[in-house]
Amino acid sequence: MKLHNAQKTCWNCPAIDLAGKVDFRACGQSVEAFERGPDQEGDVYVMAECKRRPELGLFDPMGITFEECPEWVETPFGYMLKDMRVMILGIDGYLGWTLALWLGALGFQVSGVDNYSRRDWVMERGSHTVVPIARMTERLQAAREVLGININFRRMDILDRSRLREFIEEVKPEAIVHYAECPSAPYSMIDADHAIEVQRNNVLGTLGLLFIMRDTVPETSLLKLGTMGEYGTPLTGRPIFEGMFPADAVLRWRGREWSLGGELTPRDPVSFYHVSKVQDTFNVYEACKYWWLRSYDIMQGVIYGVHTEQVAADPRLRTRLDIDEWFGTVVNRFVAQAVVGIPLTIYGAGEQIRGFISLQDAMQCMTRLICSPPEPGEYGVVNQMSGYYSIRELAETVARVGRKEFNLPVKIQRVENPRVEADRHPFEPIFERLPNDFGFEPQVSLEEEIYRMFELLTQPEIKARIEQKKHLIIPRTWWSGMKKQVETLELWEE
Ligand code: USQ
Repeated sequence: MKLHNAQKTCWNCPAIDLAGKVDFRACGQSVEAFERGPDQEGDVYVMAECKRRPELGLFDPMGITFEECPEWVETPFGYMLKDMRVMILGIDGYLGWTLALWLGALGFQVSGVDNYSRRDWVMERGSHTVVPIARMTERLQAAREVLGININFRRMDILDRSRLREFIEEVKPEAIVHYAECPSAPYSMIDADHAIEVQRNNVLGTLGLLFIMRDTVPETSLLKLGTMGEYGTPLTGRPIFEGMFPADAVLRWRGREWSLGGELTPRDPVSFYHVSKVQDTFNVYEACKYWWLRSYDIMQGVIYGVHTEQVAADPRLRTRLDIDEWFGTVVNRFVAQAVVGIPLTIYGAGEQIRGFISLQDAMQCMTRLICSPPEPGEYGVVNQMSGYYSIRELAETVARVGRKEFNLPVKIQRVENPRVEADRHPFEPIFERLPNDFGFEPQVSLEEEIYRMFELLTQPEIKARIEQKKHLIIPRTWWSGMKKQVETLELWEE
């Protein structure tokens, strides 16, 4: 079977050099003009050079496929550009660190930056990661010793644009993964200071990065983490498309009809944090349009889990796991609650449905996307999730695994919902691009990952760390601004 990216060409490859060889403004947004070839009148013919194979001279960038190019080698995740340079912004976080080791193990040249703000935000709330993590210097050393991976790390805030620019110019990354944002909805709803900080950090960080990429690495793909929560949960029940309406979607109004194909779908974010992601969407979309940058906006579902082969290889390589009301995501919180005997906290009716993906499956998706870069000017969107569940189903699954496999007396409670969100709604997400266009196959089932989490979180040292922060589990941050612990509405054990 052909690999998913076998037929992509130099046009998609970050090693291409288009500068000065194409009049971007004259040829508009469409690749079709190039594909028609040089013979037809009025068409633009793009010539390119290869930064890795200068001996090719000037050539037609559509002419060589990844399958044919010796610089692209076969891996389980598609063809990969040999020693491809990937820079991870936010490399110290839950996802960033996991991805650094995952890519390093596959032979990518990994670099990264972080200002440790995730550690600071969690500390500011009086919490800690329940899976202990090493300091960055120790992490880097362990990566070298245990996995033979050398990571080029620089401590910096991405809002410090001159330092970031310098590092990007030095490394010349061929893909940039942007995880350097504050990921928490409740944190952004604490008060004005927190809402402003989240939007400043996220929106301005991304905007500055886009300008730097325009000026220094315009052929590099940007993999920007968005969120399924940008779309909200449309009450009409219409499908949640992957960023844009499909070609055959139509708008009907007063007896007339228009195509909606290719237009951005409406966004209806569910917190000031989610609003920051929507703002990013527009900024990235515009940058692709104005400057022919290439980007995948990754609308990731709620992430959960602790495991990849690399993070499990040594205690110093573990990635963080938060379970407090601000930085813990729901499945991670439920498993921790089950371990220390807190009834699992379903907010509201518990009929709210979200898309989910395990840590390991998210890493697979990212690798496939990195290996299959968008073309110049492309703003691509993928909905990155492997399944969807109601919160009640999740609580029941965690309770079942905890009781059956770990002999824990797990209870479930419904509490007042501190958020403003529909807790009963239709939900039809479309998540076809990753499996169909990029060959993604989920490898980890929900039960399997929950099992692994129990295995780790029931270890005495980790259980003790959950116990220490037990008081930060029941939420007190209301979207209304109120600060009071939510009340239990119902409690059951099966
Ligand atoms: N929930 C509970 N009980 C809890 C915690 C959460 O019922 O103890 C419910 C929430 O009300 C919400 C759902 O579970 O309906 C998900 O909440 P969450 O805290 O796990 O996730 P969320 O706030 O939506 O944010 C997380 C990540 C964020 C990412 C997002 C993806 O923190 O970075 O953008 O998941 S998504 O939800 O698809 O937008």
